[in-house]
Amino acid sequence: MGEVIMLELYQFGNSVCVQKVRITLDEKGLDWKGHEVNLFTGEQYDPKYLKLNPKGVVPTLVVDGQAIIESTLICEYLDETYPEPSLVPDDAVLRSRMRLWSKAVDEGLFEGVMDISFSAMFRERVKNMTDDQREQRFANVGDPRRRDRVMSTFEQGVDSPFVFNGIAAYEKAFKNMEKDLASGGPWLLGSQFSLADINMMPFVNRLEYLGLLDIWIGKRPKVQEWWARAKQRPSFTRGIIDHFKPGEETEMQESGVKIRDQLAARYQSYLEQFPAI
Ligand SMILES: N[C@@H](CCC(=O)N[C@@H](CS)C(=O)NCC(=O)O)C(=O)O
Repeated sequence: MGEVIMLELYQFGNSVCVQKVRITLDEKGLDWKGHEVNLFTGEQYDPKYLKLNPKGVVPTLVVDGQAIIESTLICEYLDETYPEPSLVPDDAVLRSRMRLWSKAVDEGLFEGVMDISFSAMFRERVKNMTDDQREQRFANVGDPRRRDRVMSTFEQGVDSPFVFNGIAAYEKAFKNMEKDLASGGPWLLGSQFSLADINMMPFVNRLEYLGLLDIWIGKRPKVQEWWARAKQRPSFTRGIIDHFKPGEETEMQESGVKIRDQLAARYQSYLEQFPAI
């Protein structure tokens, strides 16, 4: 009998990067053990956790005592180590296209989803904190850029330039999705469901829960079909939905409605300012 390797995932329920990894684990049919790192109480800065993940973020996958960080790299590690069913194309050109989707996440979508979510939801949570709690939260954001984003979205909400950048990143991604799906499909790289699709699922899902998704995809039928298809996969339910904490779904839905008109207006303004891209 082969040796059983324990996969341990350091995670936080509603984190988009963790959702990518949980979907991949589920698609591969792997067993894993979860450890909660509470990002709201600063557990990501615990010295013991920083030894595993010096960036102070989730996810971290620990395999036989070795830590693997960065959600995209974790998903690729899982595919290389557990090749069936394959989530990475054999063809090198398609593999480069797959990685364009993870680059899109690193080049704007990730910050975008965080900044839009913050302006809608976490801003309210931070407003409800005591002055001491708030000061501690802002002192504890890991690096200067992250601090600037958190401060800006807290102070300016949807008017923050970081939210505008997020709107742009989503627009570029959805435009490319519609184009790729129109010339192929049913998945982003064609017939094979891959890490490209898994990459995008949590980012699309967050906008849907905030009630904002149609702002971008209302007139993009191919993206709508792709999304309906993606949500039917059991890994979507088991990787995302099953991990919401009580009240989280309602919080997303209620807070998204409050910023919707303002966000839609900024979206229009983006389209007017940057019609070509
Ligand atoms: N590029 C990293 C980003 C990881 C990341 O920033 N994760 C967020 C949650 S989605 C986090 O842990 N944030 C910690 C914080 O806000 O302090 C990855 O894909 O793993």
